[in-house]
Amino acid sequence: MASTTSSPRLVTVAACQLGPVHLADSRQDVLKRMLSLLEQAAQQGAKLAVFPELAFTTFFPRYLLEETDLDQYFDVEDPSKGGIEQSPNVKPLFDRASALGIDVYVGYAERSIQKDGTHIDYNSSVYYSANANKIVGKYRKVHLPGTVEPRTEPGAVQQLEKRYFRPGDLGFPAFRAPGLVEGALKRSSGQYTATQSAGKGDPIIGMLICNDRRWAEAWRVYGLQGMEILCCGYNTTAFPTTASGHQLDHLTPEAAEEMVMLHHKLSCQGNSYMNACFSINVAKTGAEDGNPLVGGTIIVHPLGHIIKEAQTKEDELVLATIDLADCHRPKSTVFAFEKHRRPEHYHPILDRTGVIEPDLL
Ligand code: CDV
Repeated sequence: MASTTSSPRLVTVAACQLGPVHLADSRQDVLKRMLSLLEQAAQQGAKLAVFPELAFTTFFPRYLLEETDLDQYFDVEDPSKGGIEQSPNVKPLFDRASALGIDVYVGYAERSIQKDGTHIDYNSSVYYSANANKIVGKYRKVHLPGTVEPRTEPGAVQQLEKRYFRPGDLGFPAFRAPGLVEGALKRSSGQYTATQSAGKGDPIIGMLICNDRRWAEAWRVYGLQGMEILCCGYNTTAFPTTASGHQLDHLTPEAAEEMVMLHHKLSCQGNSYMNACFSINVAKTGAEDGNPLVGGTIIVHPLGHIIKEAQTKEDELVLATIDLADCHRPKSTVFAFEKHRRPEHYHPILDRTGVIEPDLL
C-alpha cells in the first residue's frame, strides 16, 4: 500500500507471539523464550517488541485458585521498593532491551501494594523505552471478561478475571515513545501550532489488553489522542462460549475457531481503520495444558488490511517495517475527527452502560 505524501517515519516492529505456557513451565524458562524472541527481533532491526497478555505465566484465570496458589502468578509493585522493572522475573527482559536498543510492551499480573499494606490486583501492561531506559507507559485492563464466582454447570469453562483483578483505574493514557523514529519534532525544536506539529513528533502509542480490543470506545479514546500505534496482547480461548461457559454445540471445533478468529480480526482491523492507526496484536496461543488458545497474531495497517500474520501456534516472530506517515492521510481526511465528529449526539455512550430499548409499540 502506498505511503502518503508526508515524510516517511519508518519503524520496524515485532509481534513476539508466544506458544503455550503450561502450569509446570517455570518463570525462568518462559523468560528465556521471551529473551530469545527479543534477540531475534533486535537482530532483524526491530525497534519495538510486543509480547502477549499475562506473558510470563499460563493464563491462570481459567482455574479456581486459592489465594496462596495465586501469589506465584503476580509481580509485586510496591512504591517503597519499586515497580515491575525491579521484579527478578522481569528485570532481565528490560535490561536486555536497553542493551539491544529495543522497546518492549509486555502484559503481566500486577499486585499493587497500597499505603496501608493491602494490595489491589490488576491485569496490566507496561511500555519500556530503551531510549529512556525506563517505563514510559502503563495500562491496566479496563474490560474484564468472565465471572466473579466460578461457573457451576458441569463442563463449564472458567474465566475468572473478574474474580482475580480489579478493573483498570488509569483510563486510556496515550504517550509518546522517544527514539523510535528518526527526526521526530521535539518541543525544543521551536514554536509550532498543534496543526503544524501533528504527525511529526515521537510516535504516539496506546495500549489495550485482550478483551479491550473488542470495545470501540477504548480505541476511540486513544484515537482522540492521535494514537499511531496500538499495542495489544491477548489470551483468547479458541472457541466461543455461551453465558454458562459451554462451547456452542452446533459448531465443529474448526468452525468455532474460525468464528473466534473472525471476531478477533474484525475488532483489530475495523478499529485500526476507524482510528487511522497501526495495531500490533499479539497472541499467547496453542493448547495450555489442553486448553486451546487461538493464534492470529497480526500487524494491521491504518487502512484496515493485515500487513503481516503469524503462521504457527508456537513462539514466532512477526515482523514488519511500518511507515507512521500512513496514518496521516486518513487522520486528515475521512477520520479528521475535528471536522466530522458530532459529540453532542454521543451522550448515551457516557450516560449508560447497558442497553435501553425504545418503548414497545
Ligand atoms: N483474556 C481475555 O480477555 N479473553 C477474552 C475471552 C474470554 C473472550 C477475549 O476477549 O479474548
